Amino acid sequence: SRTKLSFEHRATLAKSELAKQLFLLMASKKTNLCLAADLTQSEEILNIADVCGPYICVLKTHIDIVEDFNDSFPTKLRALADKHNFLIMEDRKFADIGNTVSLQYGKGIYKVANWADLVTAHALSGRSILQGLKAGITENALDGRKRGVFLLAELSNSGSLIDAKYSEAASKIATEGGDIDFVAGIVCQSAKCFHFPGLVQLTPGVKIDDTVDQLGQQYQTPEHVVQVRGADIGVVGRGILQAKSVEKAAALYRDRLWAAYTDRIAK
Ligand code: 5IU
Repeated sequence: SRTKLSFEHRATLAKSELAKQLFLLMASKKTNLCLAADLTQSEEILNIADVCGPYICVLKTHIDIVEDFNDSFPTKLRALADKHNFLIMEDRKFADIGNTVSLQYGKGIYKVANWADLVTAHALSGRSILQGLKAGITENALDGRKRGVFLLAELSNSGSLIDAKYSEAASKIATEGGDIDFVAGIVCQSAKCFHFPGLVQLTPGVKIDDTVDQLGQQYQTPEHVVQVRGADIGVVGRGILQAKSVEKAAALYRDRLWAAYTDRIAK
């Protein structure tokens, strides 16, 4: 199964340039930690990106919670991504018709296509979500880099309406058809969500010392998400953001997620 293969091996099987880049980045930097930088001040995000940068493969943003956004913010964030060698994922969860998502991705205040290596999208509208996002990438947005999408096949919160049939249909969009070169991975909670080893499984809901929050989030340990749930990358937000030392917490989550991965492929 895909979970037994090394990231180096899976890089050779990837159909998406971003999946390949991400597998190789994880293997060389020895980290499968994604930091969810859910902070509302741009300086706070830049600070945490600089402090935690050495420990992460992906920094995940929610750009629409930033209260003091201006165009210099993504430029500074990109500089930190280059300095520390991580990718930037905007967790926008696009979900509209193709024409609208192409505008939401490329235009507006945030111009996400200009700076995010990766974005997330719901599979609800079907394949046209991929075509719409592709259409949102203008020549000037690219500056030589490729882009990729993570499709949502499952959510981590309790009471989600996504069922097994929906998950399967979402994975199918990621593995069959003309736009699969644009799909870098799948956001889900279980190894059976998809089989193709060239896609990256990103799994949120990781925290060492809590099992739930007050608003429906459900947490698992780093070992559980990697070894039982099939996660390639574990997403950690408050487990790091609310720690006394964010740097020590990032190092701890990195160490435990990475050890869980090396154990997984060794067994
Ligand atoms: N996130 C989830 N669950 C999901 C998806 C995304 O928690 O199923 I898709 C996001 C939301 C938040 C981060 O940005 O991952 C988790 O943050 P905490 O570790 O603070 O719960």
